[in-house]
Amino acid sequence: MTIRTVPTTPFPDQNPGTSGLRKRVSVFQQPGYLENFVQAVFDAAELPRGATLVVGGDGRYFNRQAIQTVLRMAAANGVGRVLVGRGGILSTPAASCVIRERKADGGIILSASHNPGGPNGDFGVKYNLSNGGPAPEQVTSAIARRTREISEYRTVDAPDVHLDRDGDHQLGDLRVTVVDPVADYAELMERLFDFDSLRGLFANGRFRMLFDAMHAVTGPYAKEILERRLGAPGGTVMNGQPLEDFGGGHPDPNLTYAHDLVERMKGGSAPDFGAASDGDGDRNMILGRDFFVTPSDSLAILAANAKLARGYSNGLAGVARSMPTSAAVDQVAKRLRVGCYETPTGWKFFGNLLDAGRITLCGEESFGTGSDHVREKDGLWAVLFWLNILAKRGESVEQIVRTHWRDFGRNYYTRHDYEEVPADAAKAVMARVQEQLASLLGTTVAGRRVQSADDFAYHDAVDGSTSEHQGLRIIFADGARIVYRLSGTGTSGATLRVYIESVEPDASEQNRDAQDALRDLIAASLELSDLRRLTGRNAPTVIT
Ligand code: VG1
Ligand code: CO
Repeated sequence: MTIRTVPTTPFPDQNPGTSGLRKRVSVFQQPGYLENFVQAVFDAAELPRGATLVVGGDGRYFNRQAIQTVLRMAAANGVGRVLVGRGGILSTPAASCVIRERKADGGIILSASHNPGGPNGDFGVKYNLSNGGPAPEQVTSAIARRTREISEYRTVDAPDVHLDRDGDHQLGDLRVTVVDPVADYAELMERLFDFDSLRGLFANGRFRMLFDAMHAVTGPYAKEILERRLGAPGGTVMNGQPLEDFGGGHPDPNLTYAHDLVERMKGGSAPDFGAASDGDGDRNMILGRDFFVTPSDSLAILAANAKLARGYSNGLAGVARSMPTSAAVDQVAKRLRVGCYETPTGWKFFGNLLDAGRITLCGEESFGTGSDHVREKDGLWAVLFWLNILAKRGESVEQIVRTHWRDFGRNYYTRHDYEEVPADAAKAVMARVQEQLASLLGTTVAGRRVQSADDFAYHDAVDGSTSEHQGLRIIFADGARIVYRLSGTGTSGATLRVYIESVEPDASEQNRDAQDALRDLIAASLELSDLRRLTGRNAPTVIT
């Protein structure tokens, strides 16, 4: 099979963001666009000759076509073997799992995660290393640099590989093995959690749950694990059929976009437990009957109850959270006397801490929770962890959360997103906050004293690298915080995120609605940033 070298010219906008390169499908469909980026990955990755890669995606529109392109280019770039999920499907955590279990040299995951899909939606490409985790900044910067100087890419002329048939296919010197996308992952889950006690939970018929796969990648995983292996009744998994356009919805498990599930979790006859995952299966939303668990609280509760799960029965080495995530888990770490790290937003920053054995659990306020079992956040894992805790404690979700607040204090928390704001307006808001940081120190805002105000920079304790400009934060003496950040995953205009938190140690004050409890701080965040005037927006697009 002859290798073809195709001349090309750079595209100026191929910078990976918080999690891979994300663009509109129409952008990826331009001749050479995907090819340039994939070639830049191969050029920057410095893989050994004959390397093994894992390839799969979340099943969105353009997934199958992109996989064929990646396979041809892998064949032309000296890759020896590619493991690809059947039908081109691999959830992000399952891809991470397969990379680790099969000792691959890395992986390419095709996904724009929680962004909408379909011909008018988004597509994305992520590159992961041999630890199974997202490429760190040094590697993504090298890829971005390469995209700006690329002049040719390599491919082979070959028919499409049959992705729906398990087993080996030859593409020149490249062996492509189509694997079951669920098997390795489901086995890993069986090792971490006590499936017998989970089966018991469903067997008595009194416990009911709903899992919303949002027509995205977790459908097949949830059906296999929850309905087949754990015996939950058929219909437990809703929207379980992956669709190329996710049924027209945002595959983003939050109170706005997982609306149907939220409705079904209301009222006395609602199920005991509800959960949802996103486009590529790495996010999770946890609900009780009439009760929403914030992702920040969920992380803290998993940490406090970790010993109830088989895979974590020896306790935790440490924990980490992204900077905007509430400090609820910090309280647990203090009690457990384990290390607690604060990283920039994006899973890639947890990789070194996990690899070095400094942390066992980590999470983000954006519905991401995970552990050292893989190197990505993992939606279904979090759901199984919660089920495990519910089975062992025999209490409701709400009881568990309220008891946790009583023991550790409650961190009232909310995130207000302003989506598709003109880039200039979003920058102006950030600049407005930035210019006040120094003078805010020691002043009183919303009745609280400002203890520190800065532009968050992270120093990686493992490799010594520094990442700057990771969000503007105003921290109050009583533990409250306001954080401003620009999203790095959007594909149109800018998304401005405002994160607001306060700490309530007094149990009698822990029953308020978060928007209500945070009213003063929310008002202060708008005033400080002059957000309404600068963006022309009167309300956030999404509140969580
Ligand atoms: C968002 C979240 C971040 C998460 C990232 C990828 O990034 O805030 O916490 O790691 O999405 O998640 P940003 O830059 O838009 O705030 V996923 O599930 O979309 O891969
Ligand atoms: Co995701």
